[in-house]
Amino acid sequence: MHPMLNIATRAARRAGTIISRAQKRLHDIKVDRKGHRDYVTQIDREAEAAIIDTLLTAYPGHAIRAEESGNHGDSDFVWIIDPLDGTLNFIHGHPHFAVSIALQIKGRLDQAVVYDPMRDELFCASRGTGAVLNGQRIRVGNAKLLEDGLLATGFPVRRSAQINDYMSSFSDLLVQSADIRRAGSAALDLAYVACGRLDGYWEFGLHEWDIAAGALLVQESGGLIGDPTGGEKHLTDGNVVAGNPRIFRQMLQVLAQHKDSLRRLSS
Ligand code: 2AM
Ligand code: CA
Repeated sequence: MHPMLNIATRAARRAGTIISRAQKRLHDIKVDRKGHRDYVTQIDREAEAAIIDTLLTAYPGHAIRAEESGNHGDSDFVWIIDPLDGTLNFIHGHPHFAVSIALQIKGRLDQAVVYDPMRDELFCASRGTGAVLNGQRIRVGNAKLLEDGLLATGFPVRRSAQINDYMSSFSDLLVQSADIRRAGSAALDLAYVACGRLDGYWEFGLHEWDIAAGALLVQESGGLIGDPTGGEKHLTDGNVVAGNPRIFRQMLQVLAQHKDSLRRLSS
């Protein structure tokens, strides 16, 4: 294992222990509101502090971009951290959330970890060497037709004024695919595309830390990821489509029929 991936794995497991212990005493957890439909708990912050401590102890000169504590340091090596992706699930004791850690080197994704502490599932990828789940090589699914594809999405709950702009492409994809899931963790949705539990996934209005690790998992397991217009601005714009190559292309074709509403949704 790449030494930096090894450190990232240690950091993710440390955060996972904090999160899974806290699931057992949810009534004690204080929830703060960061914004409209945007929540944070002391567990998000504790998990993030543990991750940053592990990473910076090993690599003091590296930079950090983290959901709760923001940016620090200036380096070609940047760790992009979501300590608890799926916070709303976590708050409800709905056991589907993950730790997401990615390393970018000179702006290019290089290492990735997504860790599901409830199922003890560790998804890892290193640029150029593939992706694994608990040490076993993973590949994207082999569904060829959209009608056989199991898709996932996230609803743009913070953009409720534009919900109709989302629903038009949602209903087309619902009618044209096998079915759609909405599980509430972008990092796990991407990890599930990487290992074939899902054939495709799309969502709007995410942040870089939701997507970065999952994006490398998808690419290293033979999948494709991009933005809904077929470009590669998903990390910066937060609008994402991913899937096995055939399903990815068919999803883009459906989304292309909704250009105007997607442009409003993406703005
Ligand atoms: P979070 O749990 O780390 O906040 C679910 O649709 C996805 O949306 C999750 O990955 C969730 O990440 C993310 N999400 C939640 N609140 C968000 C916000 N205010 N802006 C962008 N993404 C958000
Ligand atoms: Ca997140």
